[in-house]
Amino acid sequence: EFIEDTITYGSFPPGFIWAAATASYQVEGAWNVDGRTPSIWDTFVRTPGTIADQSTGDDACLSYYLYEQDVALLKSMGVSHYRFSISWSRVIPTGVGASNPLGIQYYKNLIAALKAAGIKPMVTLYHWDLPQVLEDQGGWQNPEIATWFEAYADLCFEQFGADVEYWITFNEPWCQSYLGYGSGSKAPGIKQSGTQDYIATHNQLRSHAKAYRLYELKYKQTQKGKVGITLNISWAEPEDNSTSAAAAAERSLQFAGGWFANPIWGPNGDYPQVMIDLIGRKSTAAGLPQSRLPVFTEAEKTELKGSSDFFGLNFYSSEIVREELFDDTLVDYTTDKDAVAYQDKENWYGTASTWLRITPWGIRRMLNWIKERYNNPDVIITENGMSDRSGFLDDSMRIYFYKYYINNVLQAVQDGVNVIGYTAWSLMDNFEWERGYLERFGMHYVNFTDPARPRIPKASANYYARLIQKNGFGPEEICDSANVY
Ligand code: PNW
Repeated sequence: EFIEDTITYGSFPPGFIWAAATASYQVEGAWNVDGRTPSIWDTFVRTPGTIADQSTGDDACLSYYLYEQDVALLKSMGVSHYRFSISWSRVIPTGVGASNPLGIQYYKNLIAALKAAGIKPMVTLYHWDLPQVLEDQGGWQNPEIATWFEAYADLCFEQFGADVEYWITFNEPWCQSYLGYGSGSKAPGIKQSGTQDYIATHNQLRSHAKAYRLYELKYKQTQKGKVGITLNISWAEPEDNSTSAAAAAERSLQFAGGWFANPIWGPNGDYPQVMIDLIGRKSTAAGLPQSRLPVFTEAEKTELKGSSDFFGLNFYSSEIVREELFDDTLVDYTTDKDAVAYQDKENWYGTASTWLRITPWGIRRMLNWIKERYNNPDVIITENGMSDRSGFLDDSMRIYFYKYYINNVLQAVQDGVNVIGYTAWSLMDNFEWERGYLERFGMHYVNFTDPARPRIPKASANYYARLIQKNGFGPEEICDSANVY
């Protein structure tokens, strides 16, 4: 379906957050240095057949050593915030128990360097790198993990909280649950969709709520920060104007986003009714004694409801959805929703990532969906960006991407959506999970064969810097890239 990319003029609200993001395993390197123990990603990258180019994040961008360079790049872009994540196994090498002063010192140094540059930290507690020692005890399958996570969060709030304005408990729990325990394309590589992915989400949500309530009780009054969660949702566009396609698209959004958002922003602290109904019915059909979708206690629902000060959204792409009624006895998250999704390869430009096609209009529709379903919460776009293979410094396609996506964010603001911030993924090229170094998302080029890992700005970094400076779009925003080189 062809949907035109349009540009509107206007400014973002004063004080709008402009950020760039990375994640610990994707940039830090130093995987076995200063007491850090392996995470599930260190194990996964050493499992044959998992990573497209057989690479690892052992060194990645070497940000453990070169963080001052990263801060300099951020400063030259003029961002207000830097979104990075903490490696759990660096700060608590045994997962639960004693903290590691050297690991803690790294993040203190990074935060101090940011402060000196006038940049505020936006910190993710969990960006997929669970200590392996905890996975050995069941990881996100073990309900005990909520107390382990709470203790880890407590340490981070205590050690870093004085300087952190925004905390994100979980980055994309959908990816951890479905890709980690369902399809198995990400660590820990378990393929038990329809059961383990639901349990992984259940325990991440329980963990999130505990961390949120802990902060509320113990730190909020003094540290005055905000705690939220980041969800990744692709926009689901109905295939045609049939009622079945509209319902299928909505189910798709509920299974991807509502799965996490409804317990937090919904009316009753629980999963979306459509998931409870469908998975319950299919579990019965398969002869199971109870639903494959776990059940929250009343106390857990109370703890979950309202447990986020902002809605973190990672947005990349869109899909076209239609109804497809699958056999009720199948055990699989992807068939539970009775819908199928695909992308329009004729009309939507591709990127180096198969799942990512350029749909700027999708972010505006996605933001309006969040506004309507969840009573217009504050939204921070915590990731948005695109990949290429070349790493060319003249990355005009990436400029196109940012220009039109960010302009659609502006259009959503004009629609009345409470978007309070925007974050580009990524500050620099980095270890792109199971795709290794084949897909580059950076606004800065990183040469991974040079031991010094030099970072070089791409044209998109200059474009983003100029956009931040203007805090919006004006008539000078012509369709011509000459003004950015
Ligand atoms: C996000 N999908 O992952 C992650 O938060 C980043 O660490 C990652 O580097 C970035 O996006 C680019 O991949 C996603 O299949 C992975 O829709 C997969 C999807 C979305 C986001």
